[in-house]
Amino acid sequence: MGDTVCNGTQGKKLLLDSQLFDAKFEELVTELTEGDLQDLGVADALSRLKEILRYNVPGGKKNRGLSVIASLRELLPASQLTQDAVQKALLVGWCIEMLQAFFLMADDIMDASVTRRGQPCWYKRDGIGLDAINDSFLVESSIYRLLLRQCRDQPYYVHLLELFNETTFQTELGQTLDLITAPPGQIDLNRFTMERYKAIVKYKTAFYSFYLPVASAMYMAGIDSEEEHNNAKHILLEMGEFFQIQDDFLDCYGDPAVTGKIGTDIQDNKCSWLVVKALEVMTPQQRSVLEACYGRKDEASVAKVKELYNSLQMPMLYHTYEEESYQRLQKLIAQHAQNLPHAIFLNFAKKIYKRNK
Ligand code: GPP
Ligand code: MG
Ligand code: MG
Ligand code: MG
Repeated sequence: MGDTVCNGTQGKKLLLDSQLFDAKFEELVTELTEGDLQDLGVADALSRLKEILRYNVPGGKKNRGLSVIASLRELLPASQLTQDAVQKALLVGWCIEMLQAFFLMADDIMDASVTRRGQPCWYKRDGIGLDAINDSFLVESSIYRLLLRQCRDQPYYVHLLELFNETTFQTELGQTLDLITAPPGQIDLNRFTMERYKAIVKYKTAFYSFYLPVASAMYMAGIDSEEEHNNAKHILLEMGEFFQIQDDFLDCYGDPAVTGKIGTDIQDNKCSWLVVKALEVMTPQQRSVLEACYGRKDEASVAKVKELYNSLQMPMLYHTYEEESYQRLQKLIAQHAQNLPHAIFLNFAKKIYKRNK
């Protein structure tokens, strides 16, 4: 996808999109924190914002952010992709990474997580605690300040505003479902159905992680037909569901040194793919073990749930599912991509299948 050398002109050093993207970040931090705010009274708050942005925004895989420029390269002929359009795609990519940072800073508080991207969660740092809630709000507002300053004259500006707002709402609905399906201390395995699971992950993950970046690029390329957007959404939501199933699998089976985060789904009583799938195949005796141990914080209970998952061969069930999902996705792309370049979807798929972080 975008990681090809195609942005340079003769005699100039060629840079990868990932390098361009990284270089753009500090420029945006400067714009947000040293820009037009004349009131010296808020200088301390702006220097806190700088620290928040640097700690929470750039440390991830950046697949979401980079896929805006990658998708735009597939949608527009090189002749129409001006330097300015590239810079705007990098900016919108960072806006998506900022939306993600805003969600994760808050999600880590709600999930009582300890590490994120290989470092302590922001709220866990000395002296931060629940002030991290306001810090997450600052990151969210920063998105709209950047869009206003750099895209307000563009024909796609209002489309982006509506898209970001709708996507935020969808993600918050998903987070709501995630939380109310996992009330602390109230174990009710009957809540964990595949139907509920699919609704949670579509809303909490798939819209913002998959549809948002591609839809942003489509609007930037002047594609605003509802039919085209629905075609893309169909494929991307399927990819998003698979992505969250991987996230759930890695919560238990991933290596924290690689994923950068320590799993909490069992302790948090989460409606994870693992528990939903395990419930489909377990015996009544195994169900009573799960009933006694799921959603508890003590090490012994967590270890018992993990043993149960192992005896049900969850890794094997997961790998079978992964293969089936990949095949289904290839078919969906063939059927639904229609006028859209298949490479947008295939490149995204290549980045997520068989991932371990
Ligand atoms: C991922 O769930 C979902 C989100 C990060 C969306 C949060 C939405 C908010 C409105 C706060 P997760 O808890 O499984 O992610 P992780 O495993 O990375 O903590
Ligand atoms: Mg969560
Ligand atoms: Mg979480
Ligand atoms: Mg998770």
